[in-house]
Amino acid sequence: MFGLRLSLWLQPGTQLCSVSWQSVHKLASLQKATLLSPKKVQGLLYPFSELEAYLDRSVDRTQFQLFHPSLEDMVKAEKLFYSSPSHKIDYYISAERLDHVPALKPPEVCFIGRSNVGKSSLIKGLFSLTPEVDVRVSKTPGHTKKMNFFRVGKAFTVVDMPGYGHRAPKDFVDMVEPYLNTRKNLVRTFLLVDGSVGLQKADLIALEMCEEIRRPYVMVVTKIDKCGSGTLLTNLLDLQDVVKTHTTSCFPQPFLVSSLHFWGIYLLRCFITHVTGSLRLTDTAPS
Ligand SMILES: Nc1nc2c(ncn2[C@@H]2O[C@H](COP(=O)(O)OP(=O)(O)OP(=O)(O)O)[C@@H](O)[C@H]2O)c(=O)[nH]1
Ligand SMILES: [Mg+2]
Repeated sequence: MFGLRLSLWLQPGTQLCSVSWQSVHKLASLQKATLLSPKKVQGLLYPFSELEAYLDRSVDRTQFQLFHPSLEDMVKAEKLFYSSPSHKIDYYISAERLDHVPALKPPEVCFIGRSNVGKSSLIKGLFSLTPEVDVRVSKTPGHTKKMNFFRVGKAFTVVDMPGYGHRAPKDFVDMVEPYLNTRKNLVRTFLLVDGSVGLQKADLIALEMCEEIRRPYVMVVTKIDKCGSGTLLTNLLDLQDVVKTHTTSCFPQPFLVSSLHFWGIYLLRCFITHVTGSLRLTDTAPS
């Protein structure tokens, strides 16, 4: 079903530009991903659906699926992640201090979280349709030492942040907090937590900081491939409980991702285009 519906949206010529498919991951695009079996496609597009079967009937599913765009909307969103001469996606600048970063007009989204939680990997996954954009990933915690800005045409900017937990709190106090507090065009912060280990003390501190700053932020649960469904569900429900009872600026729905397997990447692309106002969704969606 997905393949058929998608083919209607991906008529020849609808792709914004040509890319070198040799260097593009086989699951980077919906066109390729939807060639898999319907069950696998469902899990790739809406990772929460994989967990639903394990949830007790009494648990309200609504909060986990508030943002649930159609496949058509995801296809539209994906087009913004292809680079073209009129819509160039590129690395722009790195900075250790906010006053070293020029003011930029397009809306900005940034990714924060503990060192090693998977921020750079997630951004690499989002930009996987433009593999020439160099997003550095490493096994060594504390790899990203500066704020790295990536421009997506004139539509929006994505900012990869250094992690906390390593060299922190210095990096955070010097760089990230001032950025979160004062950056005018920042429309959404994505706070990443490792789904395979659950909320850590440092995550709760970051969450508290986001609450104090009072700007809209979203929880992203990373590395969901690294543990079993039981552990993931326990960690997710624990997180959901904290979001429900301790936050006012956090979007109620956590986004589940695996940058390794591309689970949830397409949904997150769609959410980013939605919150930056780059795309008007067919279905009304909360943000
Ligand atoms: N299994 C699995 N590993 C992942 C995933 N995402 C990231 N990793 C691994 O986690 C490690 C850290 O990834 P990074 O993306 O560099 O983490 P980061 O949050 O940017 O780290 P800092 O720059 O140090 O703050 C790397 O070895 C990645 O391959 C995932 O979804 N699944
Ligand atoms: Mg990094």
